[in-house]
Amino acid sequence: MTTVHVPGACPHDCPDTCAWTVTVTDGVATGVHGVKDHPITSGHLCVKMQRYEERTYHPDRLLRPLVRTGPKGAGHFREASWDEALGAVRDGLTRSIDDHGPLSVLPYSYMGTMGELQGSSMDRRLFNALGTAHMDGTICLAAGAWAWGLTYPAGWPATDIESVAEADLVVAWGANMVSTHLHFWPYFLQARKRGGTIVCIDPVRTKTARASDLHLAPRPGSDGALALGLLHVIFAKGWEDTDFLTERTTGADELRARAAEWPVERAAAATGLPESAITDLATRFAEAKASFIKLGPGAQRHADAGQAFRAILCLPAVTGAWRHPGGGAHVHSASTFPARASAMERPDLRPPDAPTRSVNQVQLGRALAGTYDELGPVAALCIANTNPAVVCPDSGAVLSGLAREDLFTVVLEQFMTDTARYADVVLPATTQLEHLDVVKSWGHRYLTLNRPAVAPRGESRPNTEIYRMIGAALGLEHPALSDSDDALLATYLEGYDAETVAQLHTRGWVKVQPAEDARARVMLRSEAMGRMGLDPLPDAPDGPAPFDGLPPATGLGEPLLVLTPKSHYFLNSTAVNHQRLRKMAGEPSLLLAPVDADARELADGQLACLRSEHGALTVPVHRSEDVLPGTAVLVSNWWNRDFPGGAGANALTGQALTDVGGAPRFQVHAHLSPI
Ligand SMILES: Nc1nc2c(c(=O)[nH]1)N[C@H]1C(S)=C(S)[C@@H](COP(=O)(O)OP(=O)(O)OC[C@H]3O[C@@H](n4cnc5c(=O)[nH]c(N)nc54)[C@H](O)[C@@H]3O)O[C@H]1N2
Ligand SMILES: Nc1nc2c(c(=O)[nH]1)N[C@H]1C(S)=C(S)[C@@H](COP(=O)(O)OP(=O)(O)OC[C@H]3O[C@@H](n4cnc5c(=O)[nH]c(N)nc54)[C@H](O)[C@@H]3O)O[C@H]1N2
Ligand SMILES: [Mo]
Repeated sequence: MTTVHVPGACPHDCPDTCAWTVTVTDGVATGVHGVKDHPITSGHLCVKMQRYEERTYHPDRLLRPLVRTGPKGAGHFREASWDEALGAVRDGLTRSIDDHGPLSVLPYSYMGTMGELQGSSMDRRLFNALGTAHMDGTICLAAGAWAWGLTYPAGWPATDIESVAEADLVVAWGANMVSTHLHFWPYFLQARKRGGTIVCIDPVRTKTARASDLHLAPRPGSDGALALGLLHVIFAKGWEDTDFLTERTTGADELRARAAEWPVERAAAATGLPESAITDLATRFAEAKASFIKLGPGAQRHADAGQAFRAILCLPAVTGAWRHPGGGAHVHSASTFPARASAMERPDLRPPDAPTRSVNQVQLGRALAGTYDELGPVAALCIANTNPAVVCPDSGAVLSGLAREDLFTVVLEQFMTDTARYADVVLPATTQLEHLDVVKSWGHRYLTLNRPAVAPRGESRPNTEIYRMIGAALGLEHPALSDSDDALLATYLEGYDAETVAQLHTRGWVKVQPAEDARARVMLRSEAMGRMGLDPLPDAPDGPAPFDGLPPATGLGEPLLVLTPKSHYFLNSTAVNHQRLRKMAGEPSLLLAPVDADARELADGQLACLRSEHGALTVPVHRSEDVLPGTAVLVSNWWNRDFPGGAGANALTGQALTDVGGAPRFQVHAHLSPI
């Protein structure tokens, strides 16, 4: 018996990007453990991934290529050889290109794996060489990331999460840290231990809210008004850091004038919070030296998300929190790492003068229906690393698009997801234990190596290998399309200095320092916003969005604002098929304030119908004091097939976009009625 320990990285779309060690006995992975001396992972993995080997050895793993034998979406397939499956992909893509041009082919890939190799390398090279359309990845934190970039210039990195222990006021603003940023929470606790205060700003009393010292529950979508109210108090009391504003910002006087328009009464009316809560929080921000704000992707699910984030992001500049270790704000840390896209994805492989087409990921429904742009419906779809049938807004539109008989769809997957069921060809992909990769983080500053621990199961192949095979089947001969995974890794690491690369190889992980520019200035007024036709100063709506477009009420009471936050037990729609986690998670259900349940005469556990302007679903309701009256919480991302009627959360959501970043508005109004 031989046992070895192989260094790896959790590949999933989570800010924590853990370093793990895989125990392998006689070629079989028997356990996955968080690396003890990795500062962030600190020896423990989350409940979702602590038995990652269950995913690799899951009985439902796809182990052979499949070709469709029944109607689209029915899930009827037969096994095929790789040769046959690749031939079908070659024919499907060639037909689409011959009949409608290369821009009719849409590669559709997101962060199912965040690895530099398996996430975005050989796939982009292949599609660049073919001159296909390009998917614009907006589904997660694009609004917040844009708001950051419109406020903080290049050279101004987000606060290092490891320094947050030194902060004296730590704020989880629309971030459910205990569930979604688990490995950052200890820094919040350390800050508290040193005398700091933890504040949670969330319309829902989440695990994080319960564990915080102070919980404010503003109306969803009203964070901009709250931040402007806070700024009002700070400026009115003269608590701003004048030196910092003069030296490190532009537009301070204009922001002061804007904040003057937001007296506490106005902010209270817009947020539904008591005036005293706003004044109290403003005082805490002013009294703290190093206040730190973690802004979660979950708070940007509405029309005005960009402006709301800009307003929040002005706070640490106005109070001068950035001066102090641990102070500042954090949306994401992706800019820590050197940009390697051109070397990895090779846009230079595109045919010279080839036209381009960019398709917003969250408007897949329109792209499939032919209403996205002037270029007609997408004719061939190549999906990897994502499950749009579940996670993409307006799933009714997505599913009717995927059901089109004239659409060719190939899906690279580990499991028969709701999306893979609609494929013409399904190609079996490896899991993180079976392939090489290197993973950066969007939360902290470490780069982590993932060596393959075991051989691929069955006939599964790494995404990179599958794209090399598709390229060869299409007769493409450019040498960049046959680079091995080792070569791709070497190319990625050319962006780092020799010492960093050596540390990565010997220890499995390494900290990267972002570039900093001491002359950079915070843009309290954003000229770029102005050029986009938007208000260059942060602003906010005075009240909840109107119920435009909702069908007439079918039940009792006013429409509810439905939120779809993350599950503690699943990673987006990944791991929803793991029995261990399903048992802990229970079943899809709608959490409702008791007053709203009573108004609709709904008993606990009763099935109800939720209907928005876009679609409807059936779900049992549960009364909960954790939810504000007028809102309802549908924890995501259960698969569509897990709901009683087969329609999941995104049956309710639409394809409208946020003010900046082209991101989805998952917050949606819906009528709720008993069945
Ligand atoms: N366990 C687990 N962890 C995850 C994930 C997962 O699926 N499961 N997904 C990963 C991914 S991809 C992401 S993007 C992150 C997301 O990380 P988070 O942003 O922390 O996750 P969410 O649950 O989407 O949203 C956080 C909170 O925002 C609140 N919220 C909703 N609307 C508003 C609003 O208008 N204002 C305010 N202030 N709060 C609001 C919700 O009630 C929710 O509690 O988590 C990552 N980590
Ligand atoms: N209603 C609502 N919808 C949401 C959200 C919400 O808050 N509300 N959140 C949104 C957010 S923040 C995000 S980030 C998206 C996430 O949505 P997605 O990016 O689609 O993430 P997952 O649902 O985890 O699906 C990832 C898929 O990739 C597959 N996969 C993993 N590794 C590999 C690999 O190496 N190769 C291949 N070929 N496949 C692999 C997994 O099996 C899984 O099926 O969902 C969004 N959808
Ligand atoms: Mo996300």
